[in-house]
Amino acid sequence: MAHPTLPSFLATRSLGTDEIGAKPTEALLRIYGWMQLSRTADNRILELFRQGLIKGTVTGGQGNEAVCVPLALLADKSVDVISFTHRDLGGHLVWSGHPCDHLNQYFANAGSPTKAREGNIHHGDPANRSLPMISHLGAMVSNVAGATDSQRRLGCPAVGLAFFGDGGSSTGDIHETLNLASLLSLPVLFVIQNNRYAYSTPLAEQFSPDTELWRRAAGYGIEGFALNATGDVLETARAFGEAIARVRATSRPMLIEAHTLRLRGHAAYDTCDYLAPGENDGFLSRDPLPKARARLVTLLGAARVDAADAEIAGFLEACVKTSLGVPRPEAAGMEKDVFAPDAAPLPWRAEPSKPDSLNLAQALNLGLRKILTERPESLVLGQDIGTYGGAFKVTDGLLREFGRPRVMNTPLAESACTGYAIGLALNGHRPIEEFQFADFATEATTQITLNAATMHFRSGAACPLVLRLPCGGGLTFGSFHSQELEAFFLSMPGLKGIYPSTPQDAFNALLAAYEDPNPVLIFEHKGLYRRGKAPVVWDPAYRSVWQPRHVHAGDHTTLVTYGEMTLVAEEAAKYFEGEYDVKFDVWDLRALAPLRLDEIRASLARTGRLIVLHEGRRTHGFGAELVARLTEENFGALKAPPLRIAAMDLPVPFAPELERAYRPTLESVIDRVAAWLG
Ligand SMILES: Cc1ncc(C[n+]2csc(CCOP(=O)(O)OP(=O)(O)O)c2C)c(N)n1
Ligand SMILES: [Mg+2]
Repeated sequence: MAHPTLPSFLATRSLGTDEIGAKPTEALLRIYGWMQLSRTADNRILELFRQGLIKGTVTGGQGNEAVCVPLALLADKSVDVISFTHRDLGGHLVWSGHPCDHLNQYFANAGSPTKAREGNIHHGDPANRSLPMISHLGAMVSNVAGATDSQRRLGCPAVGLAFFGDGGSSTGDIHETLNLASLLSLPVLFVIQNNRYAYSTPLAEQFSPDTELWRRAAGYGIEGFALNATGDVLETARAFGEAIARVRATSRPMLIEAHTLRLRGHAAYDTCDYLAPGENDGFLSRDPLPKARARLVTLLGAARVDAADAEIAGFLEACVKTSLGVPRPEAAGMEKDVFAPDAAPLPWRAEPSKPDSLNLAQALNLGLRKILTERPESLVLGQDIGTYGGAFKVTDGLLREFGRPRVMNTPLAESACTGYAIGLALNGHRPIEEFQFADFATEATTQITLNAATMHFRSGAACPLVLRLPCGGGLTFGSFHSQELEAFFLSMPGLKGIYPSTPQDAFNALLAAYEDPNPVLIFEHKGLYRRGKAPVVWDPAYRSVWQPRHVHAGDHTTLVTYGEMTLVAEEAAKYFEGEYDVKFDVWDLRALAPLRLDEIRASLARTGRLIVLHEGRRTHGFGAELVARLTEENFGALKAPPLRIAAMDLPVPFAPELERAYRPTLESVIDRVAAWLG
């Protein structure tokens, strides 16, 4: 069904600061019109929720329209970047799409911008730089920082608009991002929508008395101010317009604390019992919408404003009717959409053409240098990766060769830096992020597993990221510098993972991961970085790292492993061939997600015996999945129970003796296999 035509006074979705002064009546009618449409829609959505036609819950933006509507009107929507919150339906309506598209999102129907995979206001429009929302408060502001920086790197004088509430302002992501934006001098306008409550928690239980959030700007070396967004909306818009212009001109971030309102409690189910008697009446008396209306009546007359309201109400009803007619969503295609589809190989130069003898760290360095040389959209970021060359010297020399901002040291802010990388990726850049140790990637768990990983499924946008994770133990680094996190991360849908065990595979893995349109984790065992050298060369079959590598041929037992344990498995296979005359068919998985097990299944069908070996812990370890997948089809052909060799279910212990007992070693693998062979 065709979408209803917008009322003529809503035909324009932009507003110049100059128009506010020169044509205040027109400006006010436009702002009021969008605010009124937003209010009418929010109220109607609440009714539809109560009728059971909208599921989940709804968090209304009633009272907050004077923040999100003027800002969305004033932004340059051809270049700027924005992330809306759950109070910003008005902003969504202005920014892009037809109101029916946004209603479809609430109805979670087949026309929903998230294909009904997300509910209520958890959507965006990535093609128009409205970044798709996730629930986790604070997490999206770093995405705005990244996408805005991406725009600037591409030569667009963009501004980012990052919204968050008083509640969200307590999250670490907000602090990390404000600091990062100031450090990198990113043109981002941070807007705190202070409505005095986080769910039921009042300001007094969120902050020490007399806290004024905007004053925090000074601590980041940026400008900040407070603004009353419940008064004259033209004044509010003028102040916002000047702030946007200043951020655009100076390319410095700014923090605004907008005092705003939440007129309908936290969400549809909120009974607001925690409010003091009369408190809600106070909110209602400060509502900016009736004030804007009253002023418009004085300028245009009551009849004209009544007519505008009636037109908006009629238009919205027509939209509701249209959206109610859209079919329910189909479950087909969900699994396919977890990942962005494979892209054609990039036109890599066939270099280096002569093999060089390199260790794994040097092979990665060569790969990074190749990518930075040949791919202008690439950049490398991480802690100490600049002059120092990274904790393991993998990025040695890159800063000298490619300079900032393509090789960037980052502050200790894994979450914001990963969110920043996501923003860059959403806008066409391809960041490669080094975590100093894989262990510290837990600081970015939300960004990796819930934001980047789910991006394509819920928004259709590709998020091409390479996350490099120096992992593994055996080096006496203890619990916080030795983790194997592949099972932890890869249990979340939407992430790919490669764990190379040779220098050539590491080089190939970087290229294959880089050109993949999805977030790819590369697990780099620290113990392999300098474990001997091998020839590394341009390999036209570099994408074969997505398949397992056949390491050692045998007919007795199929042995599946990856990472450093590949080397252990090779040694063990030689030992058993020599001492027991038993030949193992050894496979190095290389890609842990997606798993390609066809050749290994065929091997198991031949041998009927399975050993799975990995360094990570046994319980919920990667081997559990491998054994399950490999045996559920070949169960009848098994000649012996599968053997699973893994680390003990312990935090990684420190002392060498303890760590040797904790994780598989050649000796312990031989003992376990010998006992299993009987
Ligand atoms: C990190 C995180 N913790 C908890 C929640 C659950 N939650 C959703 S909204 C909300 C209150 C948010 O308050 P505020 O940031 O002030 O925004 P407001 O709802 O007042 O607009 C909470 C606690 C969440 N979404 N994210
Ligand atoms: Mg709040």
